[in-house]
Amino acid sequence: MTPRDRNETEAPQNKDAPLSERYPGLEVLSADPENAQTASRSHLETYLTPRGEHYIRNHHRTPKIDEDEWTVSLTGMVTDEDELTMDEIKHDYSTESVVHMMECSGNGRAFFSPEAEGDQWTDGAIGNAIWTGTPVREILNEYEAATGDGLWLSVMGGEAIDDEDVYCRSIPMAKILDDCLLAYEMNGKQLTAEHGHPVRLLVPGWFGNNSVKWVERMHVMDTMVFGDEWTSKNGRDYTKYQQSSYRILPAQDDEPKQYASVDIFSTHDQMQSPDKIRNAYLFDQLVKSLITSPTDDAELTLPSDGKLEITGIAWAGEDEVEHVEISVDGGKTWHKAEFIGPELGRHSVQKFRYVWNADPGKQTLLSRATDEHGRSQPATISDPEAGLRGIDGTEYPWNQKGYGNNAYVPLGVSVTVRE
Ligand SMILES: Nc1nc2c(c(=O)[nH]1)N[C@H]1C(S)=C(S)[C@@H](COP(=O)(O)O)O[C@H]1N2
Ligand SMILES: [Mo]
Repeated sequence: MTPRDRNETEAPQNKDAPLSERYPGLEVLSADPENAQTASRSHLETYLTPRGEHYIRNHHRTPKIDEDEWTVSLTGMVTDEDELTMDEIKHDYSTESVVHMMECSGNGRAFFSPEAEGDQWTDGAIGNAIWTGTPVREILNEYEAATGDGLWLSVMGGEAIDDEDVYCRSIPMAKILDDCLLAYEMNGKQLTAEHGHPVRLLVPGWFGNNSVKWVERMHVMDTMVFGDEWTSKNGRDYTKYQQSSYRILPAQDDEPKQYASVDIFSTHDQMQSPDKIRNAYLFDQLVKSLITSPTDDAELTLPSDGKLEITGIAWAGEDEVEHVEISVDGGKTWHKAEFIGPELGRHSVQKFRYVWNADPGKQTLLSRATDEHGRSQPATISDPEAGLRGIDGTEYPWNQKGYGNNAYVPLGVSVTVRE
């Protein structure tokens, strides 16, 4: 038996216990379907988020899947359509690992005013894990699939029952060939049922909605899922989670404009090009950071040297985090933080640290990350009346579903002097 076949799980043992018991490190937002975020930002202090503390985001219920019976079919622009068993996926191809900071595009929705529709995630719909699996590129090569520029791989989840819409995401071929995995392990252990067992797509650096769980089919095509053929296939809509959900929709739009194909893949660039793409798709993650210590409402006692340490994490999707600044006065002045810790690759969080010469009293801390293109986190969410489609100076566009919020969030702490 190889390490890839191990069967242990850490937190969730009893599959029939309620979600809150199986994942004690999560705050449950809805139990059916299962949606839960990391209970405290202090859980994110560790470089790697344990499987039991990584947020869970489901549109339908977690399926019960027997790995030995499961197959992934490969269809569309390939020489021979086929079905792969899990044994083939695990053993007939190379094994690769990537550290990926996954963020749900609904993370930070709770900070929208007026409120945006959906579960009110604050800042716990993120997790940094090692994902291990088979490079999708190798499977496509083996089956002599078409892999030219402008093609898409539409990846479908197998959990929908009855007339539920199929969870399907179309990923640009260039990204698939570059670094996407069919992942079957998280932090060196088998995926838990909720995180996609037996196999999920893993799209490094991209918003979590792209990493399709319980993969049942991969279809090579020359458009995204789009149009009549895919809106009513076998009585089900395959386009919903690509074309309707996960789009930046200002208050003024009735529905997102759908495209057969796009050639801008950076979410930020889409948002800034509304004449080309009217409603950005949520693809790669935007630059963002989070202070993980101290935590909200902390009461800190000043040591004799007056110095307190602030630590946190920053990430920037496909880009590098260039620097992180800290403010201890609610944003009036900013100071550069230093990066610490091991280099875990460009899709991992970067951990930062700032030593604060603190004054007693109530203080407001902020962190603000900037990526390699000089894009910094905005300060606020815009007024819906403004009708923004992209980031405008320091304002993040209010949007109907509350996606992509990367504005920085004040953290209140109080500092006292030791008696
Ligand atoms: N099949 C399927 N895949 C899915 C989803 C889903 O509902 N069904 N949710 C997506 C969303 S929106 C996110 S953020 C991530 C969450 O992955 P996690 O639950 O392992 O954290 O899975 C994605 N993959
Ligand atoms: Mo998500």
